[in-house]
Amino acid sequence: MSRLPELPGHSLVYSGKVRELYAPIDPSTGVARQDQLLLVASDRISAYDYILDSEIPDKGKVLTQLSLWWFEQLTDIIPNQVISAGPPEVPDAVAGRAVLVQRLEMVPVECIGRAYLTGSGLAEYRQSSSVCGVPLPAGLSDGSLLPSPIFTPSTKAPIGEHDQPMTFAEVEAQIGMPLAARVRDLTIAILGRGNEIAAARGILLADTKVEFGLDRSRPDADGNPTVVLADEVLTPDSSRFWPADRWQPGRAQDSYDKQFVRDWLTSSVSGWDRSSGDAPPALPDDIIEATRAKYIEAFESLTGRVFA
Ligand code: PZK
Repeated sequence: MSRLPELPGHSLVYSGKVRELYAPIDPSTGVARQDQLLLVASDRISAYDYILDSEIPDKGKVLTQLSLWWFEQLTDIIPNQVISAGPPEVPDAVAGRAVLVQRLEMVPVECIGRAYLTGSGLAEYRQSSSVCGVPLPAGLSDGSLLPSPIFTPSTKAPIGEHDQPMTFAEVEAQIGMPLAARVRDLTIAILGRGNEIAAARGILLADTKVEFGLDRSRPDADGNPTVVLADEVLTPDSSRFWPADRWQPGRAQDSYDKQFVRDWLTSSVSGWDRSSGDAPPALPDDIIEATRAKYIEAFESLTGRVFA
């Protein structure tokens, strides 16, 4: 049970499954700013499409700090939304787990890059030998390394509805050609850079969802708005992290961060029946602590920094 943080000087814009968006209130006018957002990450965790009753202490901080580190690793590929990650723009109440960002015009497409085949991409491949219109060779299985990373966009469905896969032609029809090619190439470049860095640290990034926004006040040389990297990037909540030393195509891969949670929930000791439709039970303290340690391990392995 987690309630939303009281944030004096801010107005709640949106509450998601594990994060909230606030607008800072301009102290001189008392009106919510239209040009900035405060992104606040909570310690909530999801598993099997449920938000669990248990929180993972420090998860919001670890993922926020990891995302900030990735933004820095990607600045030669794309500018990012970050204005400030510290005081006074970020209130003490949410220190470490919030970022003040530039409010952007969001590109209305889920930009997904896949380096390995699993999940909905695998299901589509089994039906059609292709994913989002991209043909793939025969003989791939769950967890296979793809011949090269692919762009598999999907619709941004309203909350509660399922995202639908889109072809590149459908993306082009929705957002226009120069932008469609730009977000495709950026998605692949971000995943590629991510895997270059992560592979050296024993982590595979199977796939990732990235969000882009447009800054129309910053047209490029061709008059196109600047495309800016938004939301969170290359975190375990936006990407599948797999432990490289356990990768074995042909079966479901272990999850870097959530494996203890899944194993416990589906074991007989949890008393939970996934097919019952009942919400899952609260996690035992040792599972919470082991999961917290995995998030910190991912942060420390990738960044080479100590999580403080
Ligand atoms: C934006 N989200 C997803 C993130 C949530 C929901 N820079 C931006 N400008 C405009 N809109 C967004 C962003 C960003 N980032 C992000 N939805 C809209 C989201 C965090 C918490 F509840």
